[in-house]
Amino acid sequence: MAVLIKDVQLSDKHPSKLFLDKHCEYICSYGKKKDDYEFSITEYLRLSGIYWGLTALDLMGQLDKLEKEPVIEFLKSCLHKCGGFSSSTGHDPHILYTLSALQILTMYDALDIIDVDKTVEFIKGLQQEDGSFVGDKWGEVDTRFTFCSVASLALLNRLNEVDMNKAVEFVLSCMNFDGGFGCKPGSETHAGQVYCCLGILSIAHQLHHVNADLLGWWLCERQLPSGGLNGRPEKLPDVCYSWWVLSSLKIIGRLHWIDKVKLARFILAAQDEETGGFADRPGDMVDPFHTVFGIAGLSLLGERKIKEVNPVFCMAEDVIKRTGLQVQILKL
Ligand code: BD6
Ligand code: ZN
Repeated sequence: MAVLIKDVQLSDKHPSKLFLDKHCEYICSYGKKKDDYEFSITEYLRLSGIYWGLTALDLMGQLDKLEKEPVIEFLKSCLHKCGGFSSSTGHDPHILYTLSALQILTMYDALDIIDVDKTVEFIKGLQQEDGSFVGDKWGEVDTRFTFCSVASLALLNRLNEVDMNKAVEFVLSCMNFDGGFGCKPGSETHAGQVYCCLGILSIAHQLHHVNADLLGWWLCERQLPSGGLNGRPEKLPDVCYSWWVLSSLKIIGRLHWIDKVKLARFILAAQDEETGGFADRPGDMVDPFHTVFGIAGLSLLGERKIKEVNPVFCMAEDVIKRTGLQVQILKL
């Protein structure tokens, strides 16, 4: 019986050159179409959307193309008394948007506009007895929320405020037979969750717990004949998974295990030559989420026209250097 692989076919109709100026235009105009339908249905993601757009611009060396003051004003309107941030004005605070806010403030070197102690208290309140973190007052546990909490505290230089030993112990309890990680103990391995868990261990300098050869093998198996990467077996390739998988391989020192030329060709094919921006896969509609992860993925692949990206924080490496933060990266 023939085994069918879910994949896409690249053709010479798809772009093969990088259109940086177009991507810059795309991000800058996205923020201006405020009464657009597409813009309005993504309100629940707004603060992260701003982080994706600004990071894409920063990686292209164009951060100054958008005005800083309106961004800071918007951030202030999303900051709650408890110290956490919400996705948009009037929504509930959540650790996902708190990390995005801190990433933006770090990029702008503007952390002094918030009461850091309050935000630290918000994050401390999310940690549970077993070391795990919930995302908000509703109490769902997920290794994503541990990553967001740990990365937020790292940006604030306040990692000592939570029980990192227990946090690491919890993450390790989510490790699976394939060397990967799921969202809680017993959950199946997923590339996004692998990225989050490796990010935590990298920030905590605890990567020696990882079986890098075994996990590296699972990550490389995500590459399909088209060159694109999927996030789990049997799934279609997706540009954002170039980021989750590639950054994971970078952290464990095994980036050279995938076919970089084929992956770069897949990512470039997902650009829209007319409007700018990247889609999840060639021919689909572009969005800011896949645009930042496409650009960040190309950076990890060594594209010289894009700034070096930090594989843990998905921010320009020069910004992370400025904070003095040191993450752990394994060597082969
Ligand atoms: C994340 C990223 C960095 C650090 C911590 C994180 N925690 C969660 C995430 C992923 C989050 C994000 O990037 N925040 O900055 N993802 C999203 O916001 C997306 C938004 C979205 C919705 C709909 C379509 C496209 C993007 N999201 C809520 C998702 O579920 C996406 C949906 C998707 C993208 N491509 C196909 N589907 N999936 C996703 O982010 O998967 C990656 C993932 C999964 C689990 C943990 C971490 C990463
Ligand atoms: Zn995607």
